[in-house]
Amino acid sequence: MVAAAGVRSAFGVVMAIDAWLKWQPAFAAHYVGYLHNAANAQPAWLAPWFDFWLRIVPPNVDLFISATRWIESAVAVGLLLGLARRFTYIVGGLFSLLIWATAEGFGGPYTAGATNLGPALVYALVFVALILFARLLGSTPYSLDYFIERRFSFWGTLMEWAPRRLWQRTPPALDWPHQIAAILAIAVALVLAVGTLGSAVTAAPPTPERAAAAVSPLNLASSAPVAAAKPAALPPLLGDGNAVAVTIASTDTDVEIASGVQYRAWTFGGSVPGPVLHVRQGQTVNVTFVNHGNMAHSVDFHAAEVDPKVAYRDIAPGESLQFSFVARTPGAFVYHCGTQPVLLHMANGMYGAIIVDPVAPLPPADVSYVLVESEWYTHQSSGTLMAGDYPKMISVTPDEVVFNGIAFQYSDHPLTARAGQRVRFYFVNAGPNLTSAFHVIGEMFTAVYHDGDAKHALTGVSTYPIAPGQGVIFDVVPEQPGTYPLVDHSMRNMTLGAAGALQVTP
Ligand SMILES: [Cu+2]
Repeated sequence: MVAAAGVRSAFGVVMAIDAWLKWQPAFAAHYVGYLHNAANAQPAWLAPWFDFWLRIVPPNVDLFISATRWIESAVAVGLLLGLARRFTYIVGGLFSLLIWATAEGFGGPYTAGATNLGPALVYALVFVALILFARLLGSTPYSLDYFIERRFSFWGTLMEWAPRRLWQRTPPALDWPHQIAAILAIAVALVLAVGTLGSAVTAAPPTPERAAAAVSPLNLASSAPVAAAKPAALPPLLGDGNAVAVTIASTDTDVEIASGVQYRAWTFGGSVPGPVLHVRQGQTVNVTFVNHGNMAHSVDFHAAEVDPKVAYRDIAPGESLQFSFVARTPGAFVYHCGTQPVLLHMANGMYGAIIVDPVAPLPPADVSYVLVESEWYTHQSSGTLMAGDYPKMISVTPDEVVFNGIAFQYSDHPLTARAGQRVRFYFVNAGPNLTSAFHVIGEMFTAVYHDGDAKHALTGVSTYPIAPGQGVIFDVVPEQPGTYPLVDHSMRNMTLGAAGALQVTP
């Protein structure tokens, strides 16, 4: 009887922590994403069941979030106090089954993969065990029910599982040694429960093979807009003289790739893409590359003409490298890590843009932006933290295609210009795999400088391809105020995040 009460209250602690997590804003922000991800991970024959929930939940999402929070909280209180046990166990068991069947199933967002049973099913089984205990043991003095039904016997009729003769008899009073043993049993059960939960929370991330393949960062993304978009404006020149110096450090950093979703990236300068470097044609660029990462990295500048075996060689963690090049050729160029496998190093975030202004200047622009397009290939590491997925990189099945690292950030926070201004886009496609088809909906490119030379400009172009590793400069002069979407006109890439907007005011 004491052990049964101990299991019940320990499970109550687990439920209370679970309920507390449900009250966090992040849970509400990702609620619909969890359902989508769970639905994606199921076998086909379960599709109608998951489609049913996807139809009714999103339009009533606030109701479902509130219900989840209040039901879990009520069940936690019922378990901890031993209050209304019949009601608590039935509601808790059915609720756990429903959660299992809609958000977890065979590898939903909370589970490590198809080989993981899903904790809610285990919860449901614990409720069944508690019902069996209650049925066999009757009333327990370690519950609030016990004291209520001594006073009001109808409460026992409602809330007890055992026959009346079992719960109405007075349990034998415990002597001191038994009371101490009972307190110890409950304490051990509590410690076990908290320890189990703690180890689950801090468990090592699952290996890529075991991770739920279908969990998508776009589904996981918060329903709220991206908190802050990365500045896209072309930064000033690194310097005015004949030579400029730049230091780039590689770091392992978690970066945001969609609203509220992070990625375990390898970066230049702690962000993806790395910092925009802006120099003038003819300047000597003195590069210091420092490797603060956990493996060998390197840096390859498409704006340079140097011996790659020397300048682009691998640098061990903690070491650094210096080399110089003269930026002879104007244009928009990528720089990237060239360490094997290059696909993995680039797809993990090791790229940026270097802009080389021509000596014979382009027509002056009123506003200049730098857009770096790239792909993210992910699997879920834990919660809303994603990590790289090499099989997806090889098979070119990106989860996101993005401008400046974060899906849809410039849809949430549009770039701006005024009507009649010449707006310049320095567009670099870091890839690593896909060609972009840059287009401004509602506009025509006044000029496309495919090599940074004004003499070679194309005019009147609606859409223009930029291959992986290529950079192209675009001018657009919107005459009418309005919101002009900026897209990769590959509809798949646009759907996966390569979309933004240019807000033109009078
Ligand atoms: Cu690298």
